[in-house]
Amino acid sequence: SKSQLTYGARASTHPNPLARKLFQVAEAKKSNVTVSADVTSTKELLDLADQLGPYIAVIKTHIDILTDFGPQTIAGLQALAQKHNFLIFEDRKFIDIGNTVQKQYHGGTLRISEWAHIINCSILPGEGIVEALAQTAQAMDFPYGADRGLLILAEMTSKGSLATGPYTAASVDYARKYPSFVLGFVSTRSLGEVPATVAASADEDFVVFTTGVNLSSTGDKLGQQYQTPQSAVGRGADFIIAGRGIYAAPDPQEAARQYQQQGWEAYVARVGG
Ligand code: 5BU
Repeated sequence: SKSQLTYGARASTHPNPLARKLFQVAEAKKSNVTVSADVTSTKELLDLADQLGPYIAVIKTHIDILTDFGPQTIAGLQALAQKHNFLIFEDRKFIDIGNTVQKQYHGGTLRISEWAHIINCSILPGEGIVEALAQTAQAMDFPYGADRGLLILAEMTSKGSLATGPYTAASVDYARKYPSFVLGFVSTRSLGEVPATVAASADEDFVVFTTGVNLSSTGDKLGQQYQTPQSAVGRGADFIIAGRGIYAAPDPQEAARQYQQQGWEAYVARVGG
């Protein structure tokens, strides 16, 4: 697997332009942290993005939990993404027939395709969902089409998750079938060992985002299950996603710095630095 290589090396060889960008940002900022900014107002979201911007590679949003979403939300996020050099991941988890997800991704109230570099989907509906989202991204005008990518939700961190076994294997198959749009996975580990049907290509280099990362807790009362940055990166996470561990900390900026440092040290150890 390519996870033993540095972000810099993967940035220079990866066939997907958005994956290259992700690795470049990580390398430039020495951060593999994605903050899950699960706050419910535009002001809180933008304040958090501005405060934490220097320490993160990606901001993950749940744009539909905002009580006051509007054009100012998007303009603000985009300006901060520029200012601090981070990418935007909307954790919308598309899960429907192709015709519906295309409308949810492009247009509508949320206009996700216009501002989210990264989106994700469940493959419960079958391969068609990946094809439909890829089609929408490809049909977008430059400069958007060039830097849009999908993460397949191959596993989940909640207790009793059904995203296992054949479901996870099919996630790998679909990722291999749509390499120009699928960046990789949201999963708890690298999926190189999963017995998929479609064979890997020589240059395969999936990007692994791992949610459920927390330094001070092992879970919540609703079934969330946590691992540490060390554990996640050791199991193959290229980007660690932390929500409450950062934004609900007494000092979110200090927490972000701490996750950045620990995530980076774990990465350096993995690549043999
Ligand atoms: P937390 O506060 O670090 O527990 O937030 C985790 C975030 O990651 C939250 O936005 C979830 O919706 C998201 N998440 C997750 O926790 N587990 C998963 O398997 C997936 C997403 Br996919």
